[in-house]
Amino acid sequence: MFSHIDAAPADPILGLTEAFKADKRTDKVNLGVGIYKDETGKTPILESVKLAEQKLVALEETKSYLGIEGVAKYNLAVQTLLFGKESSIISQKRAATAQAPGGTGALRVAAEFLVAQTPNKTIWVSNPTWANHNNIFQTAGLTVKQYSYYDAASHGLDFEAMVADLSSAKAGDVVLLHGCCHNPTGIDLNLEQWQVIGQLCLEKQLLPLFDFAYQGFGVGVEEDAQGIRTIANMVPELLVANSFSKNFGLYNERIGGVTLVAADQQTATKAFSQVKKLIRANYSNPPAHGALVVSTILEDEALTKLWLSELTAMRERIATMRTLFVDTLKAEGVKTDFSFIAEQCGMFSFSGLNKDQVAKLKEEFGVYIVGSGRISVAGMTKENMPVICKAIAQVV
Ligand code: PLP
Ligand code: TYF
Repeated sequence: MFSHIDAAPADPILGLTEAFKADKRTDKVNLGVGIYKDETGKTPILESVKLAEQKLVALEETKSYLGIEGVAKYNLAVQTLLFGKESSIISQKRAATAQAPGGTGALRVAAEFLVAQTPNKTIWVSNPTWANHNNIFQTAGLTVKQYSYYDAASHGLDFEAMVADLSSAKAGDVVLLHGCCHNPTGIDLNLEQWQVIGQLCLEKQLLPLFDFAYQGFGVGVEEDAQGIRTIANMVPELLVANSFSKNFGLYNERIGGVTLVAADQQTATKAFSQVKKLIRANYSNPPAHGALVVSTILEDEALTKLWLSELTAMRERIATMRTLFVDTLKAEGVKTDFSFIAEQCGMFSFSGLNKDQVAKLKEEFGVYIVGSGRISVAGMTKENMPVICKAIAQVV
């Protein structure tokens, strides 16, 4: 039965971590995968998470199954983070959220919902986008089309081309938008551009699906929701797949959510029953721990304050590394202008380094970055910075 099966290609990002682990060099640096590291190179458990876990151990009374949609107070907390405390979407009960196993699980649930319930079964993703988007959407049975996004010449957004491409989408097509901290480019839309995309979705009847994996890593928790909130206030329907892997450091707890917004409560409830049906067929109900940690933090004022300060510290450390990276490259005599890196947002820097340069970095210097030239700034420290910049100086 199995002998005819071909080996699957390694995941472009996770495969890199495997190669990194096998590398025997001691001065190797992994800037591939998007995982936050502190200045000592560790991915710590947040103190707010530790405190919430202690509280849970003391107070948790049962390990009985959750409902299909998970922890109710968690789902409400998700909506509050997405749309804001005062949002009429929440008070009018136009949104329904299901806790999901990470942002990936949320995207997969959303994709299956779109396959089952929308006529076109077509989704538009940015060029480039997170490699797993294609994987998730195609596996679920959606047709994936690309819209222009990145302009290599200016290291910026080609907004005109983005709008032109999305103008050719058919009514009922889905548009995947990165809520903030676009992966891999680090380039986000500004407020006016979000408004243009919202208007386009409204006029052309396109359904926005937001991938929101980095809330708080751009400017701040509220500020980073600007795109989602702007568009949610313009269109009758949308979907959001959010992740708390990065902003709560809960990577291996697999905690995120899929949120459906409809024109009114009745429509939301009916549509959401289909989301629940397919969750039942996938994993029946989600694991509790991550959701209880997040909701324990968000329902406690002091823990929320602590979490926000820890998130700010992560964001600010990355920003410091971004500037240090640009400065160190200059100090190493690199003539290429890398100042655009300081303008990018979130965990990643889209360096413009080509495939050959990326391969050389890995083979000759043990510096691992993704083939697209994406560098995880979140993996940089004062200590590894010289190694990284010396290596880049050698390959450019
Ligand atoms: N979407 C994007 C753009 C991401 O970069 C990630 C994680 O790196 C995710 C979604 C989902 O992450 P997870 O499934 O670990 O929550
Ligand atoms: O670095 C990235 O873009 C992600 C990180 O289950 C990641 O691919 C790793 C594991 C995972 C989800 C995301």
